[in-house]
Amino acid sequence: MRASDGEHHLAGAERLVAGEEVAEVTAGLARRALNAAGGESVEIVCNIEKVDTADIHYATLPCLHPYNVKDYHEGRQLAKRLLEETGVANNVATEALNMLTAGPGPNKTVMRGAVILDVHMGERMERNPARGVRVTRMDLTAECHAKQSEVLAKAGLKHRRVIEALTLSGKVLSCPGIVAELCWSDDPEYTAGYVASPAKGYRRISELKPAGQAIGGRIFFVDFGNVELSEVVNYLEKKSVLFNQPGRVFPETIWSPEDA
Ligand code: WAQ
Ligand code: MG
Repeated sequence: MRASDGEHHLAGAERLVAGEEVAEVTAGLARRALNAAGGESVEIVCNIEKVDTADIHYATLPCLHPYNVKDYHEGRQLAKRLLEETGVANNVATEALNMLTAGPGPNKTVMRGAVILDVHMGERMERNPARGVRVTRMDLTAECHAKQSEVLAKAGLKHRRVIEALTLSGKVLSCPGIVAELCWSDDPEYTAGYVASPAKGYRRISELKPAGQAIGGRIFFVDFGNVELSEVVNYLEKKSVLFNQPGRVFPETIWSPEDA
């Protein structure tokens, strides 16, 4: 589902469910879009596609490491360090952070999907810079959702955005060629974000932007050494990934720039 006011993206969500759940889930997504619009006029697109159950890849959600920082300045310093640790060059990491700060879409707008960045060249690869690449066809089994929600709640991470971002990122990290992901929300009131990577999992950063800022986005860093762009895009848009095992949630790390 994606909803807009005709001009700006308002909400989006992806599900992967059994046939008998489609009607109810679709109604829920429509309700969610209407809520996001808060009574204003809204355009809702719900696209329902058939998936071959034999093609579903079952997977485990990434582990989550919460990092607590004092403010978004420190959060961005941490994000930069974590990106560099995964093999993103210093200048590419800086450029990526600047891109999300400015607004990665045309004329400094929010994109509907994600930027694909060549991790070595620092070049943007997505064909349509307003749309980007949208990750779809991923979800959690009901049991996995219940278990993951419980572990997250114990860590004080009850917001729906956390489990949804963890799911999206879980699919991204399972994609061939992916080195890292950087994300923060475009919701002006939601200031947390993350850096994720296949080896280190989902590293959540409590502050990555100032409150009131409606610019956000996602950047997928890809090593194109052994993979083609079309393969990456096809995987992200078309491969069905269903998480049936929750990821571990680690205790919070209080981080400051003096820390090694
Ligand atoms: N595929 C690719 N990119 C997407 C998708 C998707 N399915 N959905 C959203 N995006 C991009 C798009 O550019 C949005 O502007 C941007 O991501 C942010 O989307 O506390 O809520 O839904 O651990 O605002 C991360 C922290 C929250 C969660 C992310 O993103 C936590 C969030 P939002
Ligand atoms: Mg949003």
